[in-house]
Amino acid sequence: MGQDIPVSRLKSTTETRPSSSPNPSPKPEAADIIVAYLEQLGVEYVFGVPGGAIEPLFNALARSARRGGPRVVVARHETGAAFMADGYARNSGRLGVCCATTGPGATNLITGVASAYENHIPLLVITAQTALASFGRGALQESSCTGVNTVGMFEYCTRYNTLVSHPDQLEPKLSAAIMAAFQTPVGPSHISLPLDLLRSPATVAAPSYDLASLLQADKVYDPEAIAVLKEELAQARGVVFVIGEGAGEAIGTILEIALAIGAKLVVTPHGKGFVSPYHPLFRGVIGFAGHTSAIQALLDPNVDTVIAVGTALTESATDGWNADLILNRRLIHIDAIESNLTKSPMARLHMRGHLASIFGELARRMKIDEISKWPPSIKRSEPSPPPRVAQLRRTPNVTYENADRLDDDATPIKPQRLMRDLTRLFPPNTHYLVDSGNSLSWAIHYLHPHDRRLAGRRAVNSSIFWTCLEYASMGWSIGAAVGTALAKPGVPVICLTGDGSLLMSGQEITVAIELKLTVIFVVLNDSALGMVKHGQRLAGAEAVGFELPQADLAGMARALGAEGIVIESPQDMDALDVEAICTHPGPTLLDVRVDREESPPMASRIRMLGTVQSGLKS
Ligand SMILES: Cc1ncc(C[n+]2csc(CCOP(=O)(O)OP(=O)(O)O)c2C)c(N)n1
Repeated sequence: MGQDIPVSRLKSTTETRPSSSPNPSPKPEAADIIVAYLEQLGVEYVFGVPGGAIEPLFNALARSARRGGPRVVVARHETGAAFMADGYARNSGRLGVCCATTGPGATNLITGVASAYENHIPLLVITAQTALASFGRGALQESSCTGVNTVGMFEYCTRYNTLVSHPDQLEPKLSAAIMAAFQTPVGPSHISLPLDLLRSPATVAAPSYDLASLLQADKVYDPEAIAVLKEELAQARGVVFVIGEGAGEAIGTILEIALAIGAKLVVTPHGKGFVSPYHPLFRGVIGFAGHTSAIQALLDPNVDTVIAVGTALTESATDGWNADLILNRRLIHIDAIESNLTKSPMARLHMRGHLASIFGELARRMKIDEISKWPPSIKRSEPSPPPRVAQLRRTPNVTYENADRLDDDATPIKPQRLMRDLTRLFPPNTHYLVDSGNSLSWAIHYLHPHDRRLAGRRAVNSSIFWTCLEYASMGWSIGAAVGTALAKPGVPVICLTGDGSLLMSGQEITVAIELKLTVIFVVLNDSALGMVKHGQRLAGAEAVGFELPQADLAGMARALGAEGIVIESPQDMDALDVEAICTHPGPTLLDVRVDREESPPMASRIRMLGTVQSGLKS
């Protein structure tokens, strides 16, 4: 992900700290230097929960907030803080930062950090340790290598992970952590800082490194490989692009190329937010809860070239590693991440490099007048007209399961109808964050935001539809929506979640209340862990462990101080005052009593589980 980085203001700001501030620190501490680096990178918020050992960082953030620098946002649970940092990073293009105290604070962070690791989100994770001299002596919450060893615990979900044990290590390790977070493959870095070190006098007056310039994206690509790719396209009978999670930086140019050669577009669940569903070439989602139209586009006998861009080709992105659809010799796999390319040994061409540069250069070399020399199946008789919004379709060109449910007037409201009504009623710039659970299936399949972008340059953080697939932790969207609202002020943010997830992580709503954030929590209330219930039904397994009590979630939201509205029918949706909700300075919870018997489009997931099970038996 890219960044937007103003220059450091530490020197001037610390010098001008008002003398009237409470507990003014006479000299900058190590924690002030950490904050100065964050400020250098344009980071506005640090998400965390306080505690004794992390207090010096909170003190530094309080000083910083008073002069308009980075400030703390206190989550209710550390996992929520990591999810918030994740949502903030995805939607701002900046570093997400979360922090926790030693011991339980640090261990509570882990699920959120693991989720960001799987989704390649750049996070700086700061945890505290008890004072260095207490290591090995049984200090309260000690978690060094002689305690529960939190650095050890972060080992497998971080790109860089270290304990800072001397003040002189701080700058080298902090800058290494931040750089590692943005290096390909992007992901979380963890630094663990003892209490005494955090409050020790800073060894420098200001950051020694200008990380803003050191973090400039590496724009390397292989010009010869582009010549090969251009030739492949020229020889191709039919082309389908598969757009993945990493394609954001290049998507504008990819769409221009696709329009020029008439290639079809399918997206993975993570790529869904990069392509307008109303794009004339869009054929739907491939993989988890995807569309048969996407499968048909890939199985079309005229298609001899499938170009997968920026995708790890995971189980959920490939319909269970389906060899007929994607993983075969028609594949050209283009990625910035080496490890992604290791997932496609069957591809006939691999290309690694900076995606925006690769496709920018390809577009330059594919001059429009050359297109008339291309094979008839893909050439255009006339030079391609510039893309116009009028080319957008009224409805997406996808094949739905149970399409009739989209217009179903029944009460209780069908989840499919809810998905359609959300995009019909809420403004086109609404951002959607979709939680683990049935929301994923419903939204990937039926929710099509009114994105009016046909092509053109985009920022890497241009997606308006985000999911947590891969790690798929319940509750992710609740924290991530708070982080998104902070990254995108003035934009409506919809968090789609289930009653089980809300009961697991719903306390973060109170952060949105406190910060007056316009987040609309749409809770599919089915008195069940619905994905488990329907998964068991579809797989013919025991019906066990999915029941939840019927909870008044709108009442719960009101009790917390948010707006809470019960929705039972399509008429209730139509009666919503959407403008009031989208301008309300605070969250609204829609407690949607959905038809709990409606089966979500997750047959491919069941098939994947079944394949694995039968594979194990044989
Ligand atoms: C932290 C975590 N625990 C368990 C799971 C397994 N799981 C996936 S979906 C799901 C049920 C979610 O229920 P709910 O939030 O009510 O959403 P619904 O499926 O009913 O729409 C469970 C238990 C998970 N993904 N994450």
